[in-house]
Amino acid sequence: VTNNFWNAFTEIPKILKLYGYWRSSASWRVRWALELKKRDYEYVPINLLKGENTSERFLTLNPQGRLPALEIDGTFYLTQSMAIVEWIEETYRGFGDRLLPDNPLEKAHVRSLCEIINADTTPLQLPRVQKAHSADTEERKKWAQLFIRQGLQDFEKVSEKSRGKFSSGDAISMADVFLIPQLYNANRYEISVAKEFPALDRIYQEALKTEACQLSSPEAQSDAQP
Ligand SMILES: N[C@@H](CCC(=O)N[C@@H](CS)C(=O)NCC(=O)O)C(=O)O
Repeated sequence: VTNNFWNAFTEIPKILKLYGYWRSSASWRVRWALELKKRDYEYVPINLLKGENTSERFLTLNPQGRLPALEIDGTFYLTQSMAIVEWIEETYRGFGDRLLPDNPLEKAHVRSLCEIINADTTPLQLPRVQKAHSADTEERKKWAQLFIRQGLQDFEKVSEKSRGKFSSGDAISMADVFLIPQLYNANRYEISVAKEFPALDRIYQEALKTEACQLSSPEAQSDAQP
């Protein structure tokens, strides 16, 4: 790959296609970022329960076999939600809401909060990890609960001084885009976010009032199941 390769992608992209799954929290992050920037995009559901992410066709788009993947003008595929969300922020800087603050220190703090979710929480509670841990469904649930609780406790402590209406002050940021889908997952795993993490739940309730959060939420997707 030469510099020329990357230089072919300097134009603002015209067509965005997002491969995702309604309940994939990493997919929600990207849907939300696109909504915050008021971008039109085509949503292509990939059914994780049916293993469509490991189909030969999908593996040519994302050899990792994971969601989300963002197709850019039919030629380039970006993977990893954190990289995708940052690319969206940089590419559509003048559009919609800012996802990262200008101040370098605050920006680093927002990224730290993202990583608590992205690196230290979500991967540990994925079904593939639960399955490797145990064949017993109760054991799997306990495992997921353990790491979700640890991650949310860490997030709560690390965001203590920065929290306003949202995780870092009163403006929505990437930290919230990572936090809320994990809170949604926590509730699914029968951790009462309202009771155990009231400070984070306040951010959740605040986010739910916003259109971008609603439009990107799992239940609002075309592949949502009742
Ligand atoms: N770090 C990746 C994680 C992606 C990921 O693991 N996605 C899950 C759904 S939330 C997935 O595709 N799981 C399928 C599998 O584990 O096989 C990201 O943030 O994009």
